[in-house]
Amino acid sequence: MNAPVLPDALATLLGPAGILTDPADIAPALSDWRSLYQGKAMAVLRPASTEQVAACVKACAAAGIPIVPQGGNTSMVGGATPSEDGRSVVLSLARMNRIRALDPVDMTMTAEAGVVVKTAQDAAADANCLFPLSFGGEGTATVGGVLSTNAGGNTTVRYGNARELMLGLEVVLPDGQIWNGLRRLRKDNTGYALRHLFVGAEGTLGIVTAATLRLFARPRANEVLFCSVRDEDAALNVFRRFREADETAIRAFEYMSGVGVDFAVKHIPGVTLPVADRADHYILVDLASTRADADLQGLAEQVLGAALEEGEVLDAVIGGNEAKRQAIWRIREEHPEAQRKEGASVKNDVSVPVSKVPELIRRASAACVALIPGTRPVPFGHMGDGNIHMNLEQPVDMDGAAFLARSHDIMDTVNAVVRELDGSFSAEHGIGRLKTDMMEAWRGGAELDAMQRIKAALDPAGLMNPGKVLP
Ligand code: 2HG
Ligand code: ZN
Repeated sequence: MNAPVLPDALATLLGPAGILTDPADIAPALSDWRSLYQGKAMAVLRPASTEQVAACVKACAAAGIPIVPQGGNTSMVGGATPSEDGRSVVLSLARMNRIRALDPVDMTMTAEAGVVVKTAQDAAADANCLFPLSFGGEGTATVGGVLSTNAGGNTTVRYGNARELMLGLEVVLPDGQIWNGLRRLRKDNTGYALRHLFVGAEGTLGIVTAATLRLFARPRANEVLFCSVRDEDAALNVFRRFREADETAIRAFEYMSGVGVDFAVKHIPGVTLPVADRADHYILVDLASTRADADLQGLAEQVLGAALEEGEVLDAVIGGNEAKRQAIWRIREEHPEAQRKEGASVKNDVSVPVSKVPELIRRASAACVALIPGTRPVPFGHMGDGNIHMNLEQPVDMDGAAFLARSHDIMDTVNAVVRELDGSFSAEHGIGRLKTDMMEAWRGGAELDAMQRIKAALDPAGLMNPGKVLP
């Protein structure tokens, strides 16, 4: 097969700032954050408007060039990395970074795909509102990326995933048509909810160029607690206690293992253990209220008092001020970086019904240690919504590469437990390239068949982010 040729029209259309071909300039777009993949591409296209995206898509479609859309390039599953054959282009949305509108009465924001999540949060805060999506990569990840992957993060328990924060989309379809679906209605029952098809599609059905996002009232009171707890069941029971006391106050409920917290303290400058004694299990509880006079400290003391008495909570610290709240959050947010510094690790972004989280952690940890003696389980994450990062760190005395060579065995071992607990093999990071070969086993039959027919109908030439999501 002849290699496709980059159409001259693209250089004319995009100008020098809009097309990169120098190997040094395009290098950052060719690998992923975790360095799992190293791709090649003819060019990085950097359109500055929806019309330019559409023109790029049309020109590439005519030339038979596959397109890999890319936002902040923070995918954990290689979702934005081009293949190794060098036949595709990366289409970066970075220059589409305008907030087109923000309405504090409708509580909506219309943002272009390249707007960084943190920028969207800040713009909402300036208008006295909240854009609640929040996670470690928020300073780099973009609106188009988080919608295309249906990102979750820390606040799903209260506000939902990216999907639930989206009212409308603007999408360039694989044939270059622009679909303007930027409606900002809470009620809009008009046939198939097309917008939801593109959320989680990871750019395989078209390119999200802008979105209308939901905003919320800004919390005026906030408190963050860090507790050591007896075991996984105790952690879950403290979650239930808070839910019963005041469900609306829970903004995040995170679990951390003793090993993960040890790594954060060991590797991240400035991170210290807030409680007196080391434990095997910890939780972080973020409480927030839109009422300035909400007594969150009182709520925390009431719940913790009962949990301490029952021996569920061993020790607890209540943040008390913004600096301490941030210091507590850092212990949790630095988990991925601390794990990276400790050595080779295998990630398992999985979910189970919330009631089964303790069983997941225990059974998957034991199964992985039985598989590779000495492997160190580092489960952490979003206990309140059932999404645990069931990660494994290499044994101390094992070569990192040898450990990574067992990645698929480890993932299969964790997934076998997840399946028995009615969970999902991908909770919030998506499928990307890493998990396409799991789709048949988990979604095969009518579900995968329908997905493949939708893909074939919208993108018959298969040029939109090929090799991602579908096997
Ligand atoms: C988080 O919750 C991210 O910090 C990353 O989803 C999880 O590194 C991971 O496995
Ligand atoms: Zn996460």
